[in-house]
Amino acid sequence: MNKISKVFASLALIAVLSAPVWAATQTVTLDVPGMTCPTCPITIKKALNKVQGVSKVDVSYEKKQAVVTFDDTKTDTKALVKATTNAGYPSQPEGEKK
Ligand SMILES: [Cu+2]
Repeated sequence: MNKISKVFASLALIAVLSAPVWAATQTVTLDVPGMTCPTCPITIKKALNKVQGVSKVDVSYEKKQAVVTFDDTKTDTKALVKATTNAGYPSQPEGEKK
């Protein structure tokens, strides 16, 4: 291997090794059974958007679900559940037993 290809090889290796650090966006669906009217999603969305690391929130009243996109180096599902619970809407990750 010549000098230039060695440099490229090490750059490629750095890119591979550092990828998980910045590619840490996760999406979780939370079941929020406590929604009782069409304005509930607004409250839930506000509460979730306040959580640091959250980049996108979609709350569906029809489905009684919140779909949250977040940076998993800054927050986690537990913190999201806590945020909706503190706002008056206990939630749980989709499909999980109570
Ligand atoms: Cu409501």
